[in-house]
Amino acid sequence: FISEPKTAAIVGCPFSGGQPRVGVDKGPIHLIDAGLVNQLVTLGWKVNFDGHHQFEDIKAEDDPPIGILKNPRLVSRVSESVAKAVTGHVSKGHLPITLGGDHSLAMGTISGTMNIHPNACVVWVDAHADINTAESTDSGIASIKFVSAQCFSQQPGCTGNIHGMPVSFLLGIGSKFSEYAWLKPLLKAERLVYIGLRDVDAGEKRILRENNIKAFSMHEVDKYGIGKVVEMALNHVNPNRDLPIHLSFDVDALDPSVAPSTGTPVRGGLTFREGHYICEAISETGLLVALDMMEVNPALADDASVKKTVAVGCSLVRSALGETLL
Ligand code: NNH
Ligand code: MN
Ligand code: MN
Ligand code: MN
Repeated sequence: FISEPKTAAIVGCPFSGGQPRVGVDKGPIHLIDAGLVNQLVTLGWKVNFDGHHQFEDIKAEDDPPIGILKNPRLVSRVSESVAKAVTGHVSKGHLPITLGGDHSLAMGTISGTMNIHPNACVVWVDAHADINTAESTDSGIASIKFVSAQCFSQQPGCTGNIHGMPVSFLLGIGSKFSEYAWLKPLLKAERLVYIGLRDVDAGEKRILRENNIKAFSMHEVDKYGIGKVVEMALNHVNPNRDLPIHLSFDVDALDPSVAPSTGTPVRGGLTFREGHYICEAISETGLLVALDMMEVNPALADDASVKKTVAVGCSLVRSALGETLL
């Protein structure tokens, strides 16, 4: 008996408009050039990839800020088109693997998944909570005059870079923008869990608390170990292990020694094994329906660091798609 191979669909998204650093749009190109498609074929997957996702360009002069939001129309339209692509793949029972590009794209990927699986849960692996709103933004900048000693983010508070905001848009919290009318608040706070946080803005901490959002920071990873943390995280969002899982992995969740080529590295991150363990454990559930691998920026750091970061991005994807150590 030979089972049909499962199909993965690569959605390469060379997009950087959700943040200010050039180069993150080259992330998906490097991941593909490193041989990701063949690596997944070797694992037994059928892989659909017919070139990177194309989106319209909106010139900066036609896309002035709306309030604090930078490149608001461009980010909206790109995410909307990514949502359509992801919905198309998921509806056919294919596993979309979205390669970023910056994490604002997750507005599209998670909407795309939830259009088909409204009961899906989201595991968001990141150094950051990406849950700023236009409001947390203002209060953040007005009230915080220091940067936490543990963090070395360039600026405290929300910067208006939309890659720091996708989760609030998905939850439907904070002010609404007519440009984002396509984005329905399909995600419920109890279906979201974070792993790896360590650089959370003050306004974001308040949002997490007020909305009772479960988060396992690096403190909990240190305290309980990654095995227990993943078990507790899944117990929270998926207690009966019967709901589809969308895994959104920001490569900056990893320690900068493991993934240096990313826009906002934060020390004290997940080890190489901890990152892979999360992907392996989610693969073992058999419930993964969509995967994001975000924020690989090959323009940052030296050649060896870029190679290392691209390689770890590929190997995290392989682990999520069932590569085992034995
Ligand atoms: N919290 C900051 C902001 O809103 C940084 C977000 N940066 C990220 N998120 N890389 O994953 O701008
Ligand atoms: Mn497909
Ligand atoms: Mn992120
Ligand atoms: Mn991040």
